[in-house]
Amino acid sequence: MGEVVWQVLPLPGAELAIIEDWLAPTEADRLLTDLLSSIPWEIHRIRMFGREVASPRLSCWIGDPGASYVYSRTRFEPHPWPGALGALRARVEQACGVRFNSVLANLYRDGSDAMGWHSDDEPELGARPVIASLSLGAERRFVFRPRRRDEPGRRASELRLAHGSLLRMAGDTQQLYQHALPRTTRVTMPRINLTFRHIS
Ligand SMILES: O=C(O)CCC(=O)C(=O)O
Repeated sequence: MGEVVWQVLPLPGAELAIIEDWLAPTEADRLLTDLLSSIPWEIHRIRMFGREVASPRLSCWIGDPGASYVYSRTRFEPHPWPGALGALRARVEQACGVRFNSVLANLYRDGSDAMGWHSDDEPELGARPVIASLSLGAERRFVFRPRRRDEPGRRASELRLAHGSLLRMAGDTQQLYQHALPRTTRVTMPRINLTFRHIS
């Protein structure tokens, strides 16, 4: 495998970089098809405005034994790594230069599935987590905004995440910013996102 070249993305105080064509289109196509059927997709319950509701997407928490994750007051025990993700994890680790023991897989069935504003700041991720996010399927509009409501000129910045792209979020990104995946009427096909993490 050749040397990976990260493109650094400008977002003040954050550490964000991307490799747009990290997977070749045919490999990304194969992975999307494989994961749609090999991951045991579930509806996760999340807390919103004090109420428990079904998350508007399907998800699966996958990881090494013991890598459990508490999210929205629910503890998720890891599902075992499906075949297609074992080898991929090693490649993502090599590209990012860190070890990952878990991945949150998300399936956005069409453009009406979405994810609201949040930061990946659960204590078990550590204060300055490195999170690698692989996108599969139609381009995904991914938005960031400062967490501080009183940030002067607070506004959202957006990224377009292509099929097969790998985004690396690190440093203070989670402490300073929230991110979201808005709904869109333009997408009718399923899209998958894999966020590789290290839980301690
Ligand atoms: O689909 C995405 O890229 C968002 C994933 C995410 O932020 C999460 O699941 O915590």
